[in-house]
Amino acid sequence: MRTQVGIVGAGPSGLLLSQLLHLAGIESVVLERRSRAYVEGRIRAGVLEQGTVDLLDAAGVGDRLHSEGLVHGGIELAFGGRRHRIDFEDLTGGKAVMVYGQTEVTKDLNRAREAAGGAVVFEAEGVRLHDFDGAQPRLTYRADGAERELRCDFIAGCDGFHGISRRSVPAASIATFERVYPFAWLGILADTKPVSAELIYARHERGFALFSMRSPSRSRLYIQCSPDEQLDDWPDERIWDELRLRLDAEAAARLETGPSIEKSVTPMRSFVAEPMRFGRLFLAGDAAHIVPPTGAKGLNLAAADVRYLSRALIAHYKEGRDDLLDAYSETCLRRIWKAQRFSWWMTSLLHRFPEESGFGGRVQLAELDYVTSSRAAARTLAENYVGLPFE
Ligand code: RFL
Ligand code: PHB
Repeated sequence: MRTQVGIVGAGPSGLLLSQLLHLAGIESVVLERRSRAYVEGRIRAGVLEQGTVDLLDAAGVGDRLHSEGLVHGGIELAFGGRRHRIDFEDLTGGKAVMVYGQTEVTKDLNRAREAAGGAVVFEAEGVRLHDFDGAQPRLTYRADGAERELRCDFIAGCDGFHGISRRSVPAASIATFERVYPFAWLGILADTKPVSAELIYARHERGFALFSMRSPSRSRLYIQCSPDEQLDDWPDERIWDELRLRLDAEAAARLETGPSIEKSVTPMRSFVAEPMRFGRLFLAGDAAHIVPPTGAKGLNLAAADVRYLSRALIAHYKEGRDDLLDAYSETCLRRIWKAQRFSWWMTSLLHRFPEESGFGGRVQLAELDYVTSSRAAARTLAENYVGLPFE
């Protein structure tokens, strides 16, 4: 089989890239290791920047997003027993974010690819990348019990942090930068009414807690836990009890409990691989970088990479220009490092660091006090949270 762009991974990055290329008349084939049901069932991100919403609109998958998504004009920071609102609309000249689950984004994209007759091979086993340092890269894999080969002009490695694409690059050609945090997030999804109209990021002596939502009747909450926490030790009731202790009194009083639909433990890591281009292989999304989820940046960064990569590939095929492909890595990395800085900062501001003495905790409280009392500091948070402008 032959195509123009071979895409590894049918997460948001791979599907969105394939859809944007299709709209520009460029062919692609997506190879995904898992089944469609598995990919659509993964519970992950919930917050979309305006730039991500605009890109999904451009991809023709914005309808359900606009009818079901919730526009949020701010977030709340809870500490010292009180809640303080960061008003994005006021601080950024009218910007907001959209609360809409990544699972829904993935479903919308899968449907659009299907309607357009797009080739997405689910349950593609043993994907291998070949010859991307030359002019004719290839992907090999097994599907329906047979060995297959996909020849292409370019490979897009959209296969997430544990994927094969980044690992296919010779170690001497890639540099990685990493920070692993001494804690994780335990998440619970339940059909309970949100305790507040906006997200609450809570700093507490017992550890961080986050109240988020997916719809007016579905809540998503997280508590900081240890990286080796066993889910079996956390029956639903224990999670609700812990949330009640960590959220502010008003939210705790309104907390509705109910059976969990999903529970998971997510380790926290900051990671960047440089560069993001190796000959005819381009990495995008979590394949190239991971942020701790505190800043809600992971999915948005993945969308930003895809925006730059789709434009660069379209310029190559339609205008015969390669300057955008040549600039891809550098352009993406400038945005990525700013999002890394913001995600690290939000994480440092709000979590309990087990090895910290009392000093670190006092500095956090001073910084939270500053962020919620200085317009300059609040603007910095708001500007980053809603998403920095594109180059
Ligand atoms: P994905 O979603 O990991 O998709 C990669 C796909 O590649 C497949 N794959 C392979 N396919 C073929 N061959 C192989 N060898 C393969 N290896 C892997 C995988 O099965 C998968 O389908 O990467 P992508 O597309 O780059 O998307 C990135 C986002 O998923 C991620 O950044 C976000 O979920 C991060 N994130 C958040 N981001 C936000 O912007 N806002 C948020 O509010 C937010 N909250 C979160 C998050 C991530 C979380 N977890 C679970 C890590 C909250 C959590 C708890
Ligand atoms: C979520 O709703 O899953 C969510 C929201 C905000 C974050 C992280 C996760 O910072």
